[in-house]
Amino acid sequence: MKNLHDTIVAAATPPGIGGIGIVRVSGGQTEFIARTLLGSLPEPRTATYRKFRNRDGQNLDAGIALYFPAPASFTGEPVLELHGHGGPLVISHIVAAIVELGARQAEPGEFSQRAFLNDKLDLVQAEAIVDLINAGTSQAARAALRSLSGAFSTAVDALAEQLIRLRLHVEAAIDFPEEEIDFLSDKRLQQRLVECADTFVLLQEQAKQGRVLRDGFQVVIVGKPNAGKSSLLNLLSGQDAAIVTEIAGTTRDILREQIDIDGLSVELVDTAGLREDPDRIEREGIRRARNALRSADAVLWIKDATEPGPGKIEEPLPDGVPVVVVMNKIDLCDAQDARAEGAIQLSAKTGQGLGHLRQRIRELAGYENQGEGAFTARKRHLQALEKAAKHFDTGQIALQEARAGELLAEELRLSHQALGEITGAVSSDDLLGRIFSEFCIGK
Ligand SMILES: Nc1nc2c(ncn2[C@@H]2O[C@H](COP(=O)(O)OP(=O)(O)OP(=O)(O)O)[C@@H](O)[C@H]2O)c(=O)[nH]1
Ligand SMILES: [Mg+2]
Repeated sequence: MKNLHDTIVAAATPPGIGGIGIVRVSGGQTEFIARTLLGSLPEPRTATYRKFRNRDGQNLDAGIALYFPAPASFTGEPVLELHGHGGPLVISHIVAAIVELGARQAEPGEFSQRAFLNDKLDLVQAEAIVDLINAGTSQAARAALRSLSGAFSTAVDALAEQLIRLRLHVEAAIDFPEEEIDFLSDKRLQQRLVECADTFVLLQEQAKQGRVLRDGFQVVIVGKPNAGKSSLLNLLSGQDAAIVTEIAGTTRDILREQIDIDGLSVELVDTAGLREDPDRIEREGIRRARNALRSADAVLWIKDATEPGPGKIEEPLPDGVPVVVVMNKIDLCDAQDARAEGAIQLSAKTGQGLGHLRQRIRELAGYENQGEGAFTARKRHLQALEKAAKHFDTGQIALQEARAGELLAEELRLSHQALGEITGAVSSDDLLGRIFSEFCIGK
């Protein structure tokens, strides 16, 4: 178990060569370390040019020192930042000198964890730091920044506040049993329940979007051999990524391409054509294709429109995954022939229908370019929200069907508790450990 009272040190800039390398120190011994290393304590929050010397007075580097006394710092503890020259050796010498003075190397995410423990950030905000650093599209970066500035946390807190008011109402009703029936059929209570249910729906939608912004959306392309799956991958990605030939059974392996549809990060997965009598290599390809279907957020079923028959899906697909039928090669046939209920007509050769397909993928992802409104969310948040919503629903049913005030109160308490897991108002050490371990060192 790492000690939360240790003074920690780490390079805050990535390993490698750069113009500037930053070393960050946080904890109770920071002031002593700063005095020793810099000769004296720099003025708080003022960029100060200093020589950096180790315990023996040996010169290591010279640069800018910044000192942040507690609690006005990122971690809430005294923090020292040293901006030196960005070479791996220089940085490692500075870190080693600080360790000699009593600090220890920080573990991944330890600075952010301290910020959380000292109430500088809630969990959603701490996670947003990682999301901002890892953002792959500018939309995702903006959304992470909004989570970091508290947009998601505020929405969760507002919902929690609604639950608290409901709980007060219901618990008061239980405490006055002779009036309980009246209390529970009270119009105000009904209205609060409806409002709360609406907020749950809205927040779950926003969080789902936020998840897609953060994690991207995976679209798996499947169909019979030669339908034009690889051609479609090439068209959507704007690259000659996959081999295309007129021979059925060209693609045998899984091919993945990352594309950006109006800020939505999409992973396209091209697969081997599905057919009954494959050779040995193809059989393995088909097995992999079916495997890929399991993790799909959406499926494109590609059908060669020049072949007879409607675009029927001839493959069992996982439950609940949306599917779009794409009638391909419409450049070769009459538009009439290629018409199928709900299908998209496309030519992977000429690009006709591409705009429609891109639009449909956006719709499947539930992605609307929300611009300023969007924030990032994670699977963990969605799960906690779902759990909270479920308890809320169970409680509502208990009230409606059995007028069971006690049960409603208990379910509201559980719902409130599940919400608390999102921002970290309720959290276990295990959960915290898991969350912060995916941070990089120095963050
Ligand atoms: N005219 C026309 N030809 C197309 C179109 N899309 C694909 N093709 C041709 O159809 C053939 C098969 O295309 P692929 O993209 O390799 O098909 P696939 O579904 O990946 O095939 P497998 O990998 O074998 O399963 C190639 O000769 C393509 O040039 C289209 O929209 N119009
Ligand atoms: Mg192919």
